Amino acid sequence: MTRTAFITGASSGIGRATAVALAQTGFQLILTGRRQERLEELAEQLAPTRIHLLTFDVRDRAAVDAAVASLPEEFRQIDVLINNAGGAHGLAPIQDGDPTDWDAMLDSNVKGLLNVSQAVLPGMRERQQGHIINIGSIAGHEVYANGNVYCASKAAVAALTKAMRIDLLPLNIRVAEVNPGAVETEFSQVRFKGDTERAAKVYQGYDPLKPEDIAEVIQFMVTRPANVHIAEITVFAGSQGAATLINRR
Ligand code: NDP
Ligand code: 8X3
Repeated sequence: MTRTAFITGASSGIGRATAVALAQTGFQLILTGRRQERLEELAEQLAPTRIHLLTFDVRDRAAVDAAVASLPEEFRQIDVLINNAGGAHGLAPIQDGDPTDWDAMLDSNVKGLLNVSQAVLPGMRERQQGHIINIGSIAGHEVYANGNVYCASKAAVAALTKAMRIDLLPLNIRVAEVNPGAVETEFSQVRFKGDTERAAKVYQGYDPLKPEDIAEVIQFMVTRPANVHIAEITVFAGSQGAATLINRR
């Protein structure tokens, strides 16, 4: 039977690459994000994979609930949820931090993940079957200078993943965390608010991870048999040893 994966943040980067990888694996997909045109373009590219698009902001709980409630019958049985939407906003010492950035990170990376999970869980609970992959970060497992609130948001993802794994165990729902290191996506453009030059510097002098590298790991995790649960995985770039420790040429 065709399995269904629900991917948040599929309009770019890791989420987009994961959509491509899971389409190649034979999943049908629910792809979500705020940029509808990007999602439409991806759906066209992935034809003939069966795809349903949902456009919402993960921070808007009512919009998330309405979007999930609007799913047509053939997309209602969600087997895999990839909680990927999110990102960093700003890179400043805490004393200079912008509370608007703090809100954006905590509301998307933490509460957004909760909003989407809560909307999707009733179906998994009913069927006593499901697999949730939360995209955390190496930043959730170590703290670096000026990373403060982003690191805290991803530390919350790490804690929530463990908590969900425990609470959902009796329901036969597996919950895992993928912690990428430096992946070249729109992440740094968002963090630096469209400063493409500064964003490009983050990936200079070494070979960063590509979003497809993370997608391949996710693909492997969600295709393991029922007796295998990869609970947590950290993926660095080849020349990376810690969040900010990178061997640049
Ligand atoms: P991108 O900026 O390329 O992609 C982010 C995706 O999240 C986009 O599809 C965006 O879609 C979506 N998104 C962001 N905020 C919201 C929101 N409020 N509501 C709905 N969708 C949202 O970055 P990445 O692919 O790199 O990031 C994906 C995840 O990976 C994030 O959680 C990030 O923190 C994490 N990560 C990234 C790393 C990296 O080095 N790149 C390393 C470790 C973790 P749209 O704008 O259309 O809404
Ligand atoms: C993104 C990786 O190290 O820039 O989560 O925070 S890092």
